Amino acid sequence: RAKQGFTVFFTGLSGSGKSTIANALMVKLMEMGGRPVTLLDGDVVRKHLSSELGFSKEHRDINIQRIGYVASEITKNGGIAICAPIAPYTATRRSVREMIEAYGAFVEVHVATSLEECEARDRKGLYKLAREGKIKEFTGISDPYEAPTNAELIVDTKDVDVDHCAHQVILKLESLGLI
Ligand code: GGZ
Repeated sequence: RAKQGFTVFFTGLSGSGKSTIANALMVKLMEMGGRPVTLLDGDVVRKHLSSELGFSKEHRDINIQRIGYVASEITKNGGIAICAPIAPYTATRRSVREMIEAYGAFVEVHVATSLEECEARDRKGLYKLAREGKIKEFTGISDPYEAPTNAELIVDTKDVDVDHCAHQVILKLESLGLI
């Protein structure tokens, strides 16, 4: 029998390493062959699916519900969806989990790289702008991030490189019998 579809849902602060780990995971899963793999990255989704949305709680929730819906369709059809938004609200993540678990597995991965570390890196200069008040409602600075308490896996990119974090996800998927 063909294996069920599933969604790997990364959540974490801006600059925590979600996109980079998600990309490395996608490459590993594609190399294994079998099921199609679709990456729904935060930036790309906001460009193509949620271009009219801002960063209020309401708009973030709509954005996450859209990602969840697309991931649930992929999961329903036996594919692999990898999502990598900030997804700062516990209740919204729970609702996406329920939507996807109707069709397959939902594997939540908390990229728990600390605010201190993300801000010290400040790869895109957004934390500086947020501190200066030039970006409003910035997650971790002037907007909330509700850390998950029920994630299937927690990774941190402070001391562990991206490839190893992606490997930890692979091991988790194997232990869950999904790959
Ligand atoms: C958080 C913001 C904001 C505000 C712009 N707060 O590091 P990035 O740049 O590439 O990733 C962040 C991205 C977050 O979009 P998401 O769709 O993942 O957010 S959510 O899940 O909450 O809907 C950041 C950029 O957009 N960005 N303004 N105010 N991140």
